Amino acid sequence: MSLLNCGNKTLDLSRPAVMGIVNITPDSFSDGGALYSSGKLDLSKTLVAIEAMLAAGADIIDIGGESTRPGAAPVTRAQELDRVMPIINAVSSRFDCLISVDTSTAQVISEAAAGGAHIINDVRALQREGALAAAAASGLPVCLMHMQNQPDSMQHNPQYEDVVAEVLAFLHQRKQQCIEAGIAADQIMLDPGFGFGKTLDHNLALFNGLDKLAQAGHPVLVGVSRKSMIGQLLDSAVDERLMGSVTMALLAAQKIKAVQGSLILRVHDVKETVQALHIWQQAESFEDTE
Ligand code: YH5
Repeated sequence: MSLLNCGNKTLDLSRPAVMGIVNITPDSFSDGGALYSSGKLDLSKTLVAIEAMLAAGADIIDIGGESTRPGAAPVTRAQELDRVMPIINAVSSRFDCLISVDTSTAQVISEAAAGGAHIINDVRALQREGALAAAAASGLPVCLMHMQNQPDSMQHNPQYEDVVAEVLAFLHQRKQQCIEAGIAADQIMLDPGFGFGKTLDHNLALFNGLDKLAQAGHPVLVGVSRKSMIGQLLDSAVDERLMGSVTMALLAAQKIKAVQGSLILRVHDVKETVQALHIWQQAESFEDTE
């Protein structure tokens, strides 16, 4: 079992898949408004960035129009649709790639699915009103992520008794809700939600528990790229986190492989991540014939 059915496409998960982040919010922390020109989202700039990710080996393009950065202005449904749909339509007509939509909003899920998206990626694990029904109706695979509290308050003193057990229990409970709503078990991916209501120690405990999460039998999505856990470990600013991000991506791949799990890596730096995976795969499959 290493193929994920994504509507009219399939995703090969016999090796780690790379999901390239396309952040079309004007206020992203890691790549703040990079795709904007004079205050407006620049479609051609965005498509050039996506094309470069695909050329670098991205398997999936993740398109999101909501900033989950603490303190970010909440996005309205109309704004989110306005940001996301033109990009999904343009990508789906121009490129032959898998598209995931990073959203919690029922109407965005439905319209994105109708516009050619292949995966629903929700940091709120389909808990918003109508989201679960919209995802089930789309027939597409879903990624359920764990978050403690809401983006505006999640980093104010996050607390757990046992972070790994609590995150696993939450994901298990959301998975059951999805199955009850008619989503097939093999269409569900799980994500511990690095940085979403977690201290550095919580993030590291979850990282070490990735094998346990993978043992639930679902593909695991890992998003550590440029996040503050890497900044804290290296004492580095957001534009100095490339090596840390790639290193953690590779470590995650090794942990998941050790338990025969499937993995999707959500990253900003597609080219460098793909290169690291490539080196690892070739070094590992080398057979000494002497
Ligand atoms: C995720 O982990 N994350 S949006 C802060 C940063 C850098 C990056 C301080 N959507 C995830 O990428 N979806 C986001 O620097 C996600 N898993 C899934 N499934 C936050 C983000 C980021 C935040």
